Amino acid sequence: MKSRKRGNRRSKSVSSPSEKPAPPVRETAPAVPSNRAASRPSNPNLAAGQSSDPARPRNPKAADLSMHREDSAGQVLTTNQGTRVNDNQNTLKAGERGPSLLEDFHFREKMTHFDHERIPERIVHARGNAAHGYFQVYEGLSRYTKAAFLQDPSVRTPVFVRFSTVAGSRGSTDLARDVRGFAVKFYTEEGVFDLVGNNIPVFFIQDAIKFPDLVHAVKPEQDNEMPQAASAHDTFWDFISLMPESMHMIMWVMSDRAIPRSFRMMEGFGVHTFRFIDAAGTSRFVKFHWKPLLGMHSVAWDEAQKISGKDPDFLRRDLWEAIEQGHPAEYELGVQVVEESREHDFDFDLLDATKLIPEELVPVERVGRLVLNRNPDNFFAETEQVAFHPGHVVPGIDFTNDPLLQGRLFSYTDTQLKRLGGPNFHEIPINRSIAPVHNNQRDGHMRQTINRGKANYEPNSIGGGCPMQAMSAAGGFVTFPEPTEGMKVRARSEKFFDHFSQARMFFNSQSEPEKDHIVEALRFELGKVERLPIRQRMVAMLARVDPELAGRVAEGLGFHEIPALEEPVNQSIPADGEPVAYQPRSFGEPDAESPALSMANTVKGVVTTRRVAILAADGVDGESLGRIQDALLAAGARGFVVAPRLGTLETDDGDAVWIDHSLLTTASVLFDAVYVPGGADSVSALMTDRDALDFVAEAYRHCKPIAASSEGARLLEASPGVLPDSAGNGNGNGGDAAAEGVLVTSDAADAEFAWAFIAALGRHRFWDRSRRNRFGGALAGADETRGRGPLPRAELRPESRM
Ligand code: HDE
Repeated sequence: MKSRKRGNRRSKSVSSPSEKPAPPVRETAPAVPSNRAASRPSNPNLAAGQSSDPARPRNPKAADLSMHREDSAGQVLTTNQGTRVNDNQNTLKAGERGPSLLEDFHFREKMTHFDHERIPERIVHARGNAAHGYFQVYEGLSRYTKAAFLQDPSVRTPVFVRFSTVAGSRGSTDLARDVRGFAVKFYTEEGVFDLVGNNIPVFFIQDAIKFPDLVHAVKPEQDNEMPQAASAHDTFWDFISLMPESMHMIMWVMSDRAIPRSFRMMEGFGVHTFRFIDAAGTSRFVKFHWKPLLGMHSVAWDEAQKISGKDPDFLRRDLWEAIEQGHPAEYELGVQVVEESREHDFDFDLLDATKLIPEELVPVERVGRLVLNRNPDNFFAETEQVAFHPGHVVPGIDFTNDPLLQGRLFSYTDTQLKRLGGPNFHEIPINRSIAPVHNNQRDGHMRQTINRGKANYEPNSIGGGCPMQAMSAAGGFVTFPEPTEGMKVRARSEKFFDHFSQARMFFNSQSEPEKDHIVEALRFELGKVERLPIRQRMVAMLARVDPELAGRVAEGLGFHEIPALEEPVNQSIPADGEPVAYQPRSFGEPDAESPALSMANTVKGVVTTRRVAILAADGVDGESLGRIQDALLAAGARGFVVAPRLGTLETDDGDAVWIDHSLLTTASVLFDAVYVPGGADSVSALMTDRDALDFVAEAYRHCKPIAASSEGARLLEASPGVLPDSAGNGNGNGGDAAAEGVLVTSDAADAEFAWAFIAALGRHRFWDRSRRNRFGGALAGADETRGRGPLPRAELRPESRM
């Protein structure tokens, strides 16, 4: 048997739609502007900086971390004190059958360390994974900010980025329906800047004081710790149904945004309005965005649940493997900048984190690129110990009074003190600034720094006044002197109470399949709620967003009418508060839409790193299998041979082909598309295998591109609904399967066919199919059966019409 050679699977990384010519890359930090030079010491870490990978330009943070790397290759086993260990197999005993001896310092040290190997997991965002990389600005942003890392296009600022889910524990599944954390640590030459964001641009609550309530409600219930990593339970929806301010965020988390196909295929947002400060001290409002170059793509909810069983590490693995294969994750940094003079020009408050600025109102300027190209060396030391904080800012970036942001500024240090065990967590290598750190803070648990000199106070004369404060011109951080005056109150501005306008705008902006998915998600989540009054309150609340949405959800829950909304709608009211003053009101346009909010309008056509299952058995048509693999490879995607067993397959021309996965060890949900090559024996074998038939049926159900050449089509025909029958049933395009991503050719040598399949792969999913999925191919007009029309509403009490 001959062996088929498989090509090099690396391919070029995707280029940005708004790609700028690459500037020459500076290998060290840029020279400090001349007016600052005198008062800024040079950074010893930078001078020493060497990349661990000689092929890469010098990365000052990689060099900084290298001081702490340990590699046991070729080394002798020692205790933590460096004593060489002779016997790592037996404890020290008084005789072969005698008791163990306390004297065994090696055993005690080893076991004590093991006993203490865990630290408290994050109270939120416990489940996460991370990557190293760099950020590079396209052109200087001095028109907006003096932040040094946003000035020079030749500088690559090292970054460490951690992605996470919010509600689940550290060991929970990646594909829970949840908001994803998108936290970026920039190691700038002016200190650490953390952009601690999410993949959804708004949040559940407006004021930090409600965060513990929100998190208690969404986490597993306190008596039985169920369900894990899921919002589909009574306490969450009880809380939400009394808090209309959450409704905008609820639309997002019930949408496909909450089940991304990849961290590399989701947006990121700073959420709050921040400030940019320029060299003249002028402040402008800014919202931060991350735009993925691969576009925004999600999986189906049924698929997400199955992936959670088949591979709970799906998203973690996806990022890790892409980077290992030389495909960095790439995003563009976008900014929406608003002049201070326009602060009150909007029908929402810029300080309200439950609102976004529609991109159509203030365009997102793409100002730089984030590239994640190196996996961590050690999960605990880096990914677990990294400590983000929205209060880690550099000159040129400042806060607003967003009450959610203000509360976060307290919480993050506090949480690190508990989680990392003391005030010196900034010294942990992954958290350490590459800018020099000098101050009079001393001592504390696990202190690493050996501070020299006598003066640990300021002012001092003994130490020559050092370390001394830096003038603003020398990079000293000066808070923007925002004028502030007012009474001490516990209150919110009036526009905060518009709880439904942007929720409606989000729903209105979705494509029909996206709307279907939101309906399904709400039916699922509320269907898991056991208490009827909570379901009813939620449906009534949804009717304030959109009656059709509420009607469809109601039908799924078996309601014959939309329940009346209990008063007061908003139950987040202080004890002495007048309820009417806290009720939702509307300032936004009722029919507003923002096309940028729909994932249907995202970048398409990029197939880099997409995974295609090639179903095959002995006797497969070797030519067509080889052709599709080569074409996928050339496009940057990967074909995996999936067969009834592992080992090698014998093709019809006697070649041996390596099998990547057996039908037992993988699943349809772990691939983006399926290809069935011809070969009579191969297809006959697959047709007798229930797993192979399910594989195709499931790919169809999840709206994935499916292709077959020659006899391969028989496997598709055997899966109900995938191909139209003689009466044209089976898809909604009058029997045109190709329009819905199911491609078949009878000509095994059809050179164009592979490219048509790759084009379908570039569309990601054929979501229109999902409308028929639940009812099988025969029910083409299934929409009617799913409650599209609004249900009648129970009579509203007059006071609820505000
Ligand atoms: Fe967080 N959040 N958060 N958060 N958050 C934490 O800090 C908190 C909020 C976000 O990968 C904790 O180190 C409060 C919004 C991310 O390590 C904690 C409030 C946004 C991460 C905390 C919020 C975020 C966290 C837990 C409301 C998007 C993970 C562990 C006032 C802009 C970072 C930790 C990582 C983590 C508090 C709301 C993003 C407890 C009090 C809004 C991405 O400090």
